[in-house]
This record gives sequence, structure tokens and C-alpha cells, in this order.
Amino acid sequence: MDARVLDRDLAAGRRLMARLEAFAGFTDEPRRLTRLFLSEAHRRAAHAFIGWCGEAGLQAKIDAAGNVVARYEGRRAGAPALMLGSHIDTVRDAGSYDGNYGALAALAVVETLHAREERLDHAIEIVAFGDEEGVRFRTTLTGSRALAGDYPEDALDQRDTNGVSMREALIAFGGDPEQALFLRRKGVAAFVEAHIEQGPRLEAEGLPLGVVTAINGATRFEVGVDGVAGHAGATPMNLRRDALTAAAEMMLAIEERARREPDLVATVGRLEVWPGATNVIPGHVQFSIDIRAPADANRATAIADIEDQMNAIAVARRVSTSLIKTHEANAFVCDAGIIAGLTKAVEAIGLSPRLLPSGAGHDTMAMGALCPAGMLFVRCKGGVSHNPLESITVEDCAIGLKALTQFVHDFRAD
Ligand code: HGY
Ligand code: MN
Ligand code: MN
Repeated sequence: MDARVLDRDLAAGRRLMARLEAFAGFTDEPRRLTRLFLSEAHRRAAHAFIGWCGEAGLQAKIDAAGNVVARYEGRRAGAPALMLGSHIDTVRDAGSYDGNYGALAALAVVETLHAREERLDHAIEIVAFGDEEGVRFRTTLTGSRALAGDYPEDALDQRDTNGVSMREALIAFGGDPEQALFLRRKGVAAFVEAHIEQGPRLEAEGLPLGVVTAINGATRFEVGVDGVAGHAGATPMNLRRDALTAAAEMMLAIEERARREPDLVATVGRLEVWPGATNVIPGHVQFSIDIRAPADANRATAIADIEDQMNAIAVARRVSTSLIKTHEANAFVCDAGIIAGLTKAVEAIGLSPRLLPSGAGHDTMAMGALCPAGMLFVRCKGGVSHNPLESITVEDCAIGLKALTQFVHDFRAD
């Protein structure tokens, strides 16, 4: 079944692709896209987004938590809002579409309304969240949790690798750490996030769009392993307390445990070794763990098993470990009404909707604490994401925008 994509839809898709390409130019690192929360690149991207919002008839600003928030009034001032958006921070060496697609597609919907001088019964609010990836301060979802009234105050004391606290960076960015605690929104009827799938299902089934049913729960840890630094040449193997080889055995145990269940995933994404010299036995290691599953109970059991295995390895290798939980979000079930509305919108443009879960985390998980929330997925090539090879076609870009626009028109705030 092919979507009824008209020339004007494709033109809108091309405009959105061009804007995504321009937006990818706001980066902290040359020749690759890295846009960390509250960085110079984030600030420049946020101000560009605010400028584009202004041209589209939205009132836009940076809020106390570092998000860009924008409002397009309905026919009557103060009407309940349908909130759209996604995140504009990225991982290191990111693709151009993770998060950015949803934020800029939301803006493109309003641009079309504004061009037609069209107003709806409901207002439309757009949010470009600033801290979904959680790369800089090892927090995550702080922007969406702020709007949901669940701001993690302890995150403000987190420091980046240069020792800058999130509190200091937020103030420098134009945010307000004290006010971030009081951002819980009123008047939001629903939240919908368009996002690339970041997985292979839609492409494997030849479908451009999916409607998300649920989002995996996730837990993140910081692990410290302490052994004894020593001379690489003079220390016999049986006398070593090598923090790195102990950590390596722990990582393989984590991988082996995750492999035991089809929907359980565990990742060690970051590893730091001290003192990091060729001729020194590592005395200290720091690494991250990211564990996810559709069912919270399975994730909890896997975490308990992994902790037991890490402790056993530490004892056997005479090292000590510390395990600090830095993030936890339970599995999120998308709102049935939003699923139905998105399904209807996808059918209205001539497609058969594919309902599917999300292995990746999203701001929608946090927004669900505020209002009915759900997601529209757009196919991405090979399911590749968190990688500069991430890509979507202009047709799928246009189809996703068309379905989102259809949903916005069909939506009725109760
Ligand atoms: O990690 C995630 O699932 C998301 O991309 N932050
Ligand atoms: Mn994302
Ligand atoms: Mn991501």
C-alpha cells in the first residue's frame, strides 16, 4: 500500500530535509555532529530554532530547564495545547535525524498552518528538548521531566568531564536551575513525538511509518573498579590486581547475561582507564552500563544477576567495585487514544499502520507523566542510528510529516 504523496507533500519533505541538513551544522566538533546539552552548539541550534519559530508565527523562548518551548495559538487564546516535539541534543558523532527530525517536523507542521493563516480549535506547542541523550552530564530526560513536574534536582550537581556542573552550565545557557523545579505544564492535552525508528523492523517490512505501542524501560549505571596500579614489567601475573582485566571479565558477563533473553539488551558504551599508560597495570577503571527490557521485572532480575556476577569476579580478582545508578525509567505504555489517533492518521494517508515497541528511550516516556503521550516512527535505513550513517529518504520524511499533519488536524482536545 503506498501513501498518497502529492507533489506538495514531497516539496514539504524536501524543505524539511534541507532544514535538517542546515541544523546538523550546529555542532561542537568539526566534521561530525556532536551537540551536547547546554553547549555552544546547543545554544546556537536553540536560537536558530527560535528564529524559525518566530517566522512561523510561534512565540518561542528558552525555558528554565534549557528546552526551547514555542506556542502557536488556536482560534481562541488560551485553548488547551497539543504538544509536539523531540530532542535537539545528540550523542557524539551522531546522525542528523535522531531527535532533530521530530523537533523540526513539528515546526514544519505549524509552518504550513501559518502559511495558510489557519488556526485550529486547539493550540499547538512545540518543544525542542535539550537533554535527552544525557551524554554531557550523565543524566537524561531532564528537559521533559521538567515539563512533567518531575525534575531530577540532583542532576544539577552532575559535572561534565571539564568539571563544569549542570547548574553552572544551565545558568550560563540562560536557564534557571531554581525555576526548573517548577516547570510542570498546565493546559497540555497530549504530547506526540515523531522520531526515526532507530531499528530495522519498518525497513524489513517495507513500511515507511510505525505507531509506537510501548517504550522499553532502562537503567543506567556508573561502575568503578579499583585494583592496584603496578609496574607492567616487574609485577608477576599472579600478584596483580588489574582493574582493567577485572572490568573486562565483568563486561563479558554482562553481555552473556543479556544474551539469555531475546528482548533484553545491555551495553557498555564508555570506558575510562587510569592511569592509562602502556607500562602501568591499570589501578582504576570507570565504565557505564545501560540495561533495557520491555518488562520491568526482567530488567530488575537481570540487574540483580549482573551485580552478583560482578561481585564474584571482584572477589576472585581481589579488586573492589562501586555501582552507582545514574538513571532509571520504567517501561512506558503509550496512550491508547494517541495510538488510535496516529493509526487513523496513517490510514488516512493511505498506509497500513504497523504497531511496534521502541527499544530506544525517548522524551515521550517522561511526558507520559503529564498527559496522554505517544509516538510516530519513521523508517530509517538499516535501522542504523547513533551513527553518522543514520539516514531517511525524502519520501519517508514527507510521509512522516504528512501523517503528523493529519494527526494534528484530526486531534480534538477534550
Ligand atoms: O538511549 C536512548 O535510547 C536514546 O537515544 N537517548
Ligand atoms: Mn532520540
Ligand atoms: Mn538517541
